[in-house]
Amino acid sequence: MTTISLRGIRSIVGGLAALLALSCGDSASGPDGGCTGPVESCTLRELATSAGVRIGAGAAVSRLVRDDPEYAGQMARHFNALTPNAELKWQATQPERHLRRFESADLLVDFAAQNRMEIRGHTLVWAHEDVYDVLPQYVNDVTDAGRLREVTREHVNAVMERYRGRIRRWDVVNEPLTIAGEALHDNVYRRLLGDRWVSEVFRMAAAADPDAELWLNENLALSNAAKADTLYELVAEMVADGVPIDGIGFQGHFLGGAPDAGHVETTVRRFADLGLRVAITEMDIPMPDGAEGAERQGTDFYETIAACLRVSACEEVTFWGFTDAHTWLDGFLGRPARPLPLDGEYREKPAYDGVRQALAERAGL
Ligand code: 9MR
Repeated sequence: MTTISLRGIRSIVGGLAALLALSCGDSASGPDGGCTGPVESCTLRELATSAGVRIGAGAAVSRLVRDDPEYAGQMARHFNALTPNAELKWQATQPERHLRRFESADLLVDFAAQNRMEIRGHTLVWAHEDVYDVLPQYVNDVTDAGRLREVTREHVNAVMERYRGRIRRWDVVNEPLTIAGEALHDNVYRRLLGDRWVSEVFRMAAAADPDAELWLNENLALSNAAKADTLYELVAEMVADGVPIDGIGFQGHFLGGAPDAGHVETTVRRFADLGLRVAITEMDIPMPDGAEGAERQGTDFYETIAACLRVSACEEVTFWGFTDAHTWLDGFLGRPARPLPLDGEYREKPAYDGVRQALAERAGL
């Protein structure tokens, strides 16, 4: 019987995706070039290349990349960056102490390399206990500070060392604040290590891979001014204390419609003025009902992204998904949300045109 190795399967998948990326393009340049034709004929990837920024497909699912050549090919055609959905989270990479699982994450990391896409390492520590099971039970069960530091250092070292040089930017801590954003979220880290726990984890990450960019990723700050203030206080204190932090990721799940563009630009500028890089890391806006819904969504995508990209420190926009065929919001809202730039059949929506226009402006086209 002929057998084929996992590595062999991965390289076939990557090769097919690259081939599809090349063959289904009637766009105005090769997959790694900038936009050379009329803006309307260029992909987001080409425009982002021209602008020198990253445009990312988030919530990338390894199973779909492996089994669905259209999903894989379209992702590589339209985007120059990806963020894994759950493959790099602690629960996935080490569900039990000393039980390490990297197959799914490896598949995405290899796919990104084969298609010359940047990858955002999402995420080293996400310590919510009440939303999803993202932190393994053995970590939630820890009752003393020394032990918590030990298991965290083990995890951070294992993951960052495995992908050193291949994943160059990490969401070190995800969502440290409460949903309303008035304070740090209550969790095992805050209880055992105190309010400086976020800084401690950043220092561990810097020790594990001194060359990696270290980011903090938080939700709702672009649509909630009070939360933006709390986040600013936390991060400004980290910067003042000399904590190794390079960037702030604003998630951008705009379930109630687009945020105020003025607030987006002011907030991005404020964090940039601390010397930080900035990204929108998980953007989606459900499509409003009615005949004008698609156009409204297009305008919302344009205004939000253009506001970020007007600040030079804003160097990435990643969506949480990229096609309406696969979005967490369908389950979360209990209805088809259609919150992404490509429709369920990979056709470009007005939302895609909105992103295109914002990227073209940043590129000076
Ligand atoms: O969309 C993701 C969902 O499929 C996973 O089950 C879940 C837990 O791993 O994470 C979701 O993604 C979240 C992201 O990692 C952080 N910000 C909020 C996202 C939506 O809940």
